[in-house]
Amino acid sequence: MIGDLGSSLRDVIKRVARANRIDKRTIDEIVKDIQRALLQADVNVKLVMQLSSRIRERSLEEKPVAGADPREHVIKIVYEELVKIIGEGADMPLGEQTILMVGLQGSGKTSTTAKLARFFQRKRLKPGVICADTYRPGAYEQLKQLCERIDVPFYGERDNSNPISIIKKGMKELERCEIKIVDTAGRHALERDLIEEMKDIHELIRPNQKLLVLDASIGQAASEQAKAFNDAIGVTGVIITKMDGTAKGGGALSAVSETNSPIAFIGMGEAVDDLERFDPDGFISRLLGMGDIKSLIERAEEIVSPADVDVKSMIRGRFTLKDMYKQLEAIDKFGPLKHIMQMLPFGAELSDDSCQVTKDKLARYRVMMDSMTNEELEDPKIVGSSRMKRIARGSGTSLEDVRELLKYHKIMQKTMKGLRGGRSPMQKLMKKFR
Ligand SMILES: Nc1nc2c(ncn2[C@@H]2O[C@H](COP(=O)(O)OP(=O)(O)O)[C@@H](O)[C@H]2O)c(=O)[nH]1
Ligand SMILES: [Mg+2]
Repeated sequence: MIGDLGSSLRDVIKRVARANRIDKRTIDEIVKDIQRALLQADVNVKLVMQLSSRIRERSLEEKPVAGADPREHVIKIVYEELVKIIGEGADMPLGEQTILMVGLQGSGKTSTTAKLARFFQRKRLKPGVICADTYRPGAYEQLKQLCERIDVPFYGERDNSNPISIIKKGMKELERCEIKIVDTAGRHALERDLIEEMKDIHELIRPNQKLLVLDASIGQAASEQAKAFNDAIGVTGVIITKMDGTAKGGGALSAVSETNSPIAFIGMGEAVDDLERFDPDGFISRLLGMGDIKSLIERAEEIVSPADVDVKSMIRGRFTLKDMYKQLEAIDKFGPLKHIMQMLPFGAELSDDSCQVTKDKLARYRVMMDSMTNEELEDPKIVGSSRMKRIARGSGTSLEDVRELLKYHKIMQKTMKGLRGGRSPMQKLMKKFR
């Protein structure tokens, strides 16, 4: 699992941070640990060797800038080299365009087509979806239902077995959609007719983007697939799905590096909102446990209207109960808090329980907060046990409930505080591991 890779890499970082001194022997050990972690995660051997020798060389040769801690210097090198192997993320222009989805059967094309439509929808664009999978029974129904659920225009023909004619009509039918996404058929394995079909479709629509969908669990087979599709139509971006699962993910990551096709998104679950823009810095930071503030902010700003939550003030650290409530409401709109918390530095350390904010809980919080004075809402610290009793009585809840609300606020406040301050993520990281 990619999480396993993360935890073994975090162990390496910990070792570096705790090392008394950085000498050749320490560096050799670190490099070996990194190799082991990557190989276990299915990362391609050649790539692992390239990467580790670069880390070794740089750690031995480059001198830290004056005054910098040699341990920090090595961590920085590890970080930079990891970011370098996964390359830059793919551009995702937010303008009129046609997108062709390709990949083997079961890789997650159809679900990702809907997720992608949803992504553009959230960006206030008008997507439309065409089903050109005439191969798999049920493909039409599956995509149609997904599109209905998110209210995105859909074109498909249940009984037509010619993808070219469907696409021709679909493109006309969806003329007014700014983003046209074409879902295609896959096969169980790379077969000539699949590749021919992709070429024909490609010729017909001349898509702006050709996104290859790869299942995180396919391991080393990823390279061959990536190469075949890239040779046939020129892949412009890769989407790695099922990164939430038990897959190691390293195979898919290596494929990307080998074909030089940038990763555009990663799929993090089965729900239509479980698609994340890929950003190499953020991805590696999260893997190494440094948190990903940028993607948190991007996501929060996109889904929540500015009137709902002032992300900037949140991060500055003024975080009252009222702020918390607004934020929870917002988060409720776009998925489990856990995803968001994992993007925060050290967020992954929060227990599942504290991340679970259900609609019921939100409603209970609201009632309790209605029984609180403005002063208490602005500064929950002043709520002692007698005030707690009063709030519980006034809201028809229990003392336990009130305590939970306050505790939750504390956790959130602390997390938010972690986001600000003058320390660099690197310094925070070092501090944490010492
Ligand atoms: N857990 C998880 N499941 C996914 C993800 N993406 C797709 N799936 C599941 O993978 C299965 C195959 O997906 P589908 O879109 O039909 O693949 P296609 O044959 O390439 O169109 C479905 O059960 C999806 O729900 C993901 O990111 N995470
Ligand atoms: Mg499909």
